[in-house]
Amino acid sequence: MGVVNCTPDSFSDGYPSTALAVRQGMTLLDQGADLIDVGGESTRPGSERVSAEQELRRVLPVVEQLAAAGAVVSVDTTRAGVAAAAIKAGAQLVNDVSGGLADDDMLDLVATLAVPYIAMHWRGHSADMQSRAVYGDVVAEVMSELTGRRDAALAAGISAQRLLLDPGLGFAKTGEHSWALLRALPELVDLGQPLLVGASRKRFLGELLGGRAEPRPAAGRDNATAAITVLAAQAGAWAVRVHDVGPSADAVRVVAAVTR
Ligand code: PMM
Repeated sequence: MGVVNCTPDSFSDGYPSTALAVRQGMTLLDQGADLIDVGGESTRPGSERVSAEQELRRVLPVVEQLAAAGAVVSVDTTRAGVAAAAIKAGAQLVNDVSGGLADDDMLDLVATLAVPYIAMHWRGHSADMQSRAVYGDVVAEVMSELTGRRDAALAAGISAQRLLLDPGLGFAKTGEHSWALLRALPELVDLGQPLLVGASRKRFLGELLGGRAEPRPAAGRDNATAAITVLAAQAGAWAVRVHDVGPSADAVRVVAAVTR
């Protein structure tokens, strides 16, 4: 899954014009992406929300043009209204970092539209999410909270065949928490739904490579991201969500060749 952020303030990239965002999506497809995730609201720790109107203005033309060019597009949004409009514009999946917690209408809408739905582990909006990075046993708690979102999605009528889960690396999680979840990838896969892993360029990789005081900048985290892709593929993840698709697409092929 290649990332196209139609935002001026994402932590590692951001394509503020429709033309630049569409071009980036096409580049990621050329690099081997199977689908493109289009988002219009930054979820960087500390970021403030944008209005639904702003989000729609950012994502709809990009979704429309990428879908018209033949791309499988997912829309990265926590808002049911944005999800509905994006599906109408040609998106085929909904990627909701809040797992249905941010908008009471989301699960019902997705059930009605009968599209695949990615439910991520989430504890609150980005402005103050790091204050919620408090766990006794992060793996057990994330698994139990994710299972709760799975059950809510199923109860709303989303079919199990269309439901995907994501541990939400970096969302209300310290670096230690994200590493613990990566160690537990096989258990997360064993939850039984296809698993998406989003580690790309995240701060915990920067801290590993540069130290906590001076994390290596986001642009220097792509090799480490590809290493995570190997681990995710080996554990049987469904997909990885990455900004630099080429190395991860190759890594997935390598793992497939070895494990076939
Ligand atoms: N991470 C970000 C945004 N959307 N969606 C899913 N499902 N999983 C993630 O880990 C995830 C996401 C934040 O990264 P970005 O700001 O670079 O897009």
